[in-house]
Amino acid sequence: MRDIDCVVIGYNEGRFVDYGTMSKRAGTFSPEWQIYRKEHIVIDETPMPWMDAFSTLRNKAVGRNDRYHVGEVYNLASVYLTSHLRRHGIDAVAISLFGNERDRLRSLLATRPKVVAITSTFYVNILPVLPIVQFVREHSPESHIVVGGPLIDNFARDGVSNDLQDMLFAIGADSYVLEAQGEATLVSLYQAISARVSLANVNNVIRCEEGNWILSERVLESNSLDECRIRWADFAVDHEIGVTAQMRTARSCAFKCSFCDYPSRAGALTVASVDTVRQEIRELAALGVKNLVFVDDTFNVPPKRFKALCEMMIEEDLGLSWYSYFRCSNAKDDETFDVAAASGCKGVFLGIESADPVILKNMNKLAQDDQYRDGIARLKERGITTFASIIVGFPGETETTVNNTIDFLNDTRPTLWRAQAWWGNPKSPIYAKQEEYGISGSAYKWAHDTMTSEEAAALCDAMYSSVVNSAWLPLYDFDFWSLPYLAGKGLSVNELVPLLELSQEIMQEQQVQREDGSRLKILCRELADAVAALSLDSPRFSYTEAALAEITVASHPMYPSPQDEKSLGSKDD
Ligand code: B12
Ligand code: SF4
Repeated sequence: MRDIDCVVIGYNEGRFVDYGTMSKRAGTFSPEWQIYRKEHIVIDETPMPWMDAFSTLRNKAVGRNDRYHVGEVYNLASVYLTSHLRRHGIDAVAISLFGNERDRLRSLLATRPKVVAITSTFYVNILPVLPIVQFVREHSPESHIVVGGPLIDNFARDGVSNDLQDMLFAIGADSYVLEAQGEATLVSLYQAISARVSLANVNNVIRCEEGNWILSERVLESNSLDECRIRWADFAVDHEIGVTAQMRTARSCAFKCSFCDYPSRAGALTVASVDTVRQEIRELAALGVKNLVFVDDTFNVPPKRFKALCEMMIEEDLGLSWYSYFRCSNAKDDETFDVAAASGCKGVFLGIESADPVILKNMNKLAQDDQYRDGIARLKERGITTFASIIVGFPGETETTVNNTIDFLNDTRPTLWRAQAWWGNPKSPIYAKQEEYGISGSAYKWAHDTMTSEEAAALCDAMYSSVVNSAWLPLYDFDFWSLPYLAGKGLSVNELVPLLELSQEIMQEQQVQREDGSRLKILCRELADAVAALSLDSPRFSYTEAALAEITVASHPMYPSPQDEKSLGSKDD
């Protein structure tokens, strides 16, 4: 293998066991525990996230060791940064899923890359970063390890506090990038390391001097999405992009939902030109991509640009199917829905959040219940899969407002849905109205004038049984973004929905923990038979010993026995 200058590492899923333990520790009635209980299936006494349960059942039927995982869809941040480094003459390679690509990473590290960059898009704590740092240290001690992305941006936004000093030491990297974008900083950092000069003059970098983490000058990046576009053609060698790929055509968002701090972190809405998107999709199609995921937060806003993008895709006629977030309130005419369908739209993520007008107003959603009703109907008429994501317990929420959302879901029948307790983000705009709503606490431990986080968790559980015309979509390593991945493996939504409905019954039954487990056994058998009967393409990953040890621990310390469950005081007892 040639000498690599820089390796960029994408996603590390973390250990499901740890996730379960943390959820359990949060308490019996906590949102964490409620969420965990509704996103795992127990196979051979081991609780697994949905996709691992699916893979395990499939393997039993076909005698293979395959691992289906959404992380097979190339991690976008790693590709983005790699493409940018390559544009600057730096030979970089991207790793998508750390847990399943250790062997590939080991051979890349054997070439002693000068820099190893670790992304942190999906992390809300430092745990998933630790094994990566350890692995890199072990296999290439001389490489400079830099961690950047949302984890660092979230924790260090207000400066390098004492707590943060400890956290940075605990992670154990050589430097950190504090910048919402970071492409330009990473190039400058690489150049400084390569030239063996101090990082003191590289903007946006936290470096350690005499036992102290120090931030260099902060200069916000404003990279053009056209100039920084991914040159997918460069990924024909060294990377297996596969048949499903993600793309970003815009940065940030033009809205200000009061539960979200993303626009304040990401700056003004910036979009790529239609021609840039055209170029990217041509290159992706040439690599064999069939399913595209646009990760933009508001892909159909502004509406004129959305129509232009759809028309471009119709013109290109590359046979691509695509999936994205979609705002019904900004899709007012039939033409929008027609061009979306004609250009290959197969599924949309609808951030409905609530169907109650008061809650929508409190959320500053700028959307009305009738716009959602109308939008879902028009999408369904055109055969587009709809996924409704719901937040329960936002300030102002009561049992009555939740019931309005339940009625809405039962009336509109989106293909898939999921409800989760509100996650109180103290940096989001609603916290400026803390007194008005009587908000105390944050994250998944909060109370306000009309609800507590525990009541919200209980209502989510209740919704699980009362929403009857739509299938529950698990979150952990799954989410809406698994639909295009599974479609790429030959699993259509029509085949997936009955599997999810069965899984929903299984999760419900697991939670009840009856003395006589016969119904659970029957349901599990049905699921196993249904998974065995599918005709599927094989995934890129298989269960390595290391991956197995982390994911499918035989006697899971986390999963409570029926006795445990009683002592936990399950509400379903
Ligand atoms: C696709 C997606 C997923 C998919 C990923 C599938 C896949 N194959 O990659 C899956 C389903 C796995 C997923 C899961 C989760 N996700 Co998600 N996901 C997204 C989504 C839609 C796109 C992410 C993306 O690729 N962005 C585009 C890339 C290019 O941007 P980026 O990652 O920020 O990277 C840029 C910079 O940050 C920077 N950068 C990043 N890392 C580094 C490192 C260095 C060194 C440098 C210099 C720069 C740098 O460079 C990039 C270019 O500018 C985002 C929402 C969104 N629209 O962004 C949510 C999002 C990232 N997810 C989020 C969350 C919370 C989760 C979950 C934790 C869900 C949950 N609530 O439990 C889980 C993860 C845990 C789990 N086990 O499931 C949050 C992140 C919150 C945070 N970190 O502050 C987001 C923002 C959604 C939201 N608004 O809540 N997700
Ligand atoms: S939740 Fe609202 S503010 Fe946040 S990214 Fe989505 S549309 Fe924008």
